[in-house]
Amino acid sequence: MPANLTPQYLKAEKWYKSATSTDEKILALQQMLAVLPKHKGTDHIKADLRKKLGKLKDTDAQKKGCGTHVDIFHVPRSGSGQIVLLGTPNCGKSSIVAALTNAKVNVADFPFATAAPAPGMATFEDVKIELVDMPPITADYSAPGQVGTYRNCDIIAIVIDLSGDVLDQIGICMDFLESRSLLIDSKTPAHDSQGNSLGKKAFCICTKSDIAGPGALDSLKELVEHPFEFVEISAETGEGLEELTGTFFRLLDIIRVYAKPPGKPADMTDPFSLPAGSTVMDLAHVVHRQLAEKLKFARIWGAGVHDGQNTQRNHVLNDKDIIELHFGK
Ligand SMILES: Nc1nc2c(ncn2[C@@H]2O[C@H](COP(=O)(O)OP(=O)(O)OP(=O)(O)O)[C@@H](O)[C@H]2O)c(=O)[nH]1
Ligand SMILES: [Mg+2]
Repeated sequence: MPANLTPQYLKAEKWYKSATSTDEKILALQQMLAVLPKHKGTDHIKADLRKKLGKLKDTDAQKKGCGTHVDIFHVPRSGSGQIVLLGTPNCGKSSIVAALTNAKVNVADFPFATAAPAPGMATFEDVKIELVDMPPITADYSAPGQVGTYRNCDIIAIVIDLSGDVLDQIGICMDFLESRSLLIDSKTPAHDSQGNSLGKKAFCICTKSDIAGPGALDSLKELVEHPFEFVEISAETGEGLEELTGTFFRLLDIIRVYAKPPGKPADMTDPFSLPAGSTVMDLAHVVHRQLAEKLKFARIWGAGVHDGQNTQRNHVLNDKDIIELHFGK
């Protein structure tokens, strides 16, 4: 009986073949099993995939149990969210990180100038957002383990050089993301073994606007089927950089909240950041995990409330609210 494999299965198989780390191979095999058509003709494929998966899980457990393995592509998170750049050689990734952060990055007029991830801290108003410079990818090369940085971030920013071949660049980036289930895709959602979605939010930074070819941005928008946002910038002139940090903040979907100690003014320089939709109780957990359950009441200053009014534990917070938390003994 023929196996009649679907495009989703073939996509997952491509991901498996390109995977270089054990973690990534495991994710790809799990996805192949999840989308494998279920009938007699695929029984032998299923058995084979399960066998490979079992072996990989064993070696993974052995590896994790012994020695120290340093993964340069693991970038610990800091700030209110992590945004990782993706793009082809020389497209302008490092220049964006240099323009928005104090990180020492290597900007150069030759390809492959960046060899390892380099994080820097960008700011939107009083919010710190981590921006990670990355080595480039090409149609047939990405550094072993590079996918891991994208797997762990909050948002992937695809960088397109508007003075170059936009068709070629977007093709390479989309292929990299799609073949590893790295894009939010409502048609074929891929999940890890804990049920977490593998898809990430992504958007396009269209750079080098100062030397862009005529109509480059419009042709890029026409080429892309995915509902990305596009932000046009120039790292050279600074055009669009303010809008770009605003886009980081908006896409992270977070709010900032200022905590006020009872009887004292709020510290307006260092907000807590929480996912949009968080409540007073969520804030209490972030401020003081041990005391959170002893929260007696809270007072709030902000949009749509009277200054200093008492509020419930399940009150949903707004961006820029000021909260005074009162804990019992
Ligand atoms: N005119 C102009 N040139 C830019 C702009 N951004 C970057 N460049 C130039 O483009 C070249 C490559 O910039 P990088 O930021 O090093 O590019 P990259 O994507 O980090 O390159 P790799 O690390 O090799 O992947 C440098 O010569 C930059 O000066 C821009 O907005 N306008
Ligand atoms: Mg670079």
